[in-house]
Amino acid sequence: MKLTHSALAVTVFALSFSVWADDMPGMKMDGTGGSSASSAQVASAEGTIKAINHEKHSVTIAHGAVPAVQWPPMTMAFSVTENQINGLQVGDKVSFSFSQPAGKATIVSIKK
Ligand SMILES: [Cu+2]
Repeated sequence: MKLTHSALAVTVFALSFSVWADDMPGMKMDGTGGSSASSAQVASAEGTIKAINHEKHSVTIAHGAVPAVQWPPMTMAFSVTENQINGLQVGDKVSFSFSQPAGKATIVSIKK
């Protein structure tokens, strides 16, 4: 009886280990996919403020190329806090840095 139990335990262990081992390569590939690494990356750029939306907490900036994230020059909206846009207005030339948590471009710092 004792022997049967340990034999069963070994079989269960071996089975679960092989399932775990099979899953590992897939998990590893997801981990090195790069999208999570680049979303945490902070990139710097310069541009001109085209619009400020206080309700949506967004600022639209016509920015130059951003080699760090392989962006061409473009006009786009960034998430921003009320504090960060305080004192800024449409037409201001700004230097700013941003990251992309969850794929959403978010201002880290911004100044004239
Ligand atoms: Cu852009």
